[in-house]
Amino acid sequence: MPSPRMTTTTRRGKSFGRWRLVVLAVLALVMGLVGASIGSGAALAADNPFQRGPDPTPQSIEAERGPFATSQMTVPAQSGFGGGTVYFPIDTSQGTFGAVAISPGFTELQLAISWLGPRLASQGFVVITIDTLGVFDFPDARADQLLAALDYLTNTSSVRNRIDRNRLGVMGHSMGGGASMSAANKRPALQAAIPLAGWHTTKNWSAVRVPTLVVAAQNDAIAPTNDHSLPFYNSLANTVDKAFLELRGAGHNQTNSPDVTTARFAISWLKRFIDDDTRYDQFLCPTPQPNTAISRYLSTCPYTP
Ligand code: 9J3
Repeated sequence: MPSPRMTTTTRRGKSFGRWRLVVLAVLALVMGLVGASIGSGAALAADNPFQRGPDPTPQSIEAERGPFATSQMTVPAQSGFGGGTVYFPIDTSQGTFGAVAISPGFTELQLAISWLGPRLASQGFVVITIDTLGVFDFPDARADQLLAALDYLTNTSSVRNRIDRNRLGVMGHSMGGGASMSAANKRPALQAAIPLAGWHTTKNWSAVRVPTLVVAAQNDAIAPTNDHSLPFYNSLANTVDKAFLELRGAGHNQTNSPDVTTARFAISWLKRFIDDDTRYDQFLCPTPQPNTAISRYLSTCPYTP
C-alpha cells in the first residue's frame, strides 16, 4: 500500500511531467521559428553585416558591371599621393562599404588600372585609382602612397562616411603590385592585397598577415613570374589565406585593360576577405584547375572560416 509520501511524490511527478511537456512544446515551437528564419536569406544577410549585393553567380563576377550603380569624382594631387579617381556605389541604404586603393606601375598613370575602378565599385566597394607622386617612384614609395590614399578616403574624402575604415585593401600593377605587398607588410590591418604582375626587389614576404591573391602573367618578360609573383606567393606563410593565379598566354600588361579572369578572381577575393562574404568561396575553392585562361593556380584552400 503506497505511503502518503509516495503518493505525494507521484502527484508532483505527474505535475512536473505536464509542465515539462508544455515547456518542451514551447521550446520546440520557438526553435522551429528560429530554424525557419535561419534558413531565410534575410537572416543570413543579418548574420554577416558586411555582405552586400545579391547572391553571386559565375556570370555576375565576370560581368562588366555589378549590381551597384556608381558615381565617380576626381581627387587632386595630395601631399601623400598624386591624386586619382574615386569610384563609389551611389546606394547608401545598405550601410558602409569596404574600400580599395589601386596603384599603377613604373612610368604608368592611373589609366593603366582605371578599368578596375567602376568594375569593382559596381560590385560594392569604394575604389580609388591613384597617380603616384612621381611616375618613377619605386614600390615602397608607392606602398606609402596607397596607404595615404586609403587614409585620404577614410578621413578626408567626401565619401568617407560611405566607407568602413576597418575593411580596406590594396591592389596595383607591376611596381604597384610590389607596392601592394609592401603596403600589406606595413599595415597588417588591411583585409586584402592583390598584386597584378607585381615587381619588387624584395622576394620574402613571410611577415605579411594580409590575405593575398598574387596574379601573375604567364609570359611576363618585365616581371617574370619565377622572379617575382611566384617567390612572393611562396614566401607568404601557409597560415595566411593566399592564392596564386597565373594568366595563360598573358604578357606584363595583360591587366592594364579589362581582363575577365582577373576581374572574376579579384572580385571574389575582395568579397571574401574585405566583406567576409563566404558566398564567394565557391569561386576560390577548391583550388581552380588550369584551363584556357589559367596556366597555373595555387592556393591554401579552404580559407579561414
Ligand atoms: O612597374 C613596372 O612595370 C616594373 C617595370 C620594371 O621593370 O622596373 C624596372 C626598374
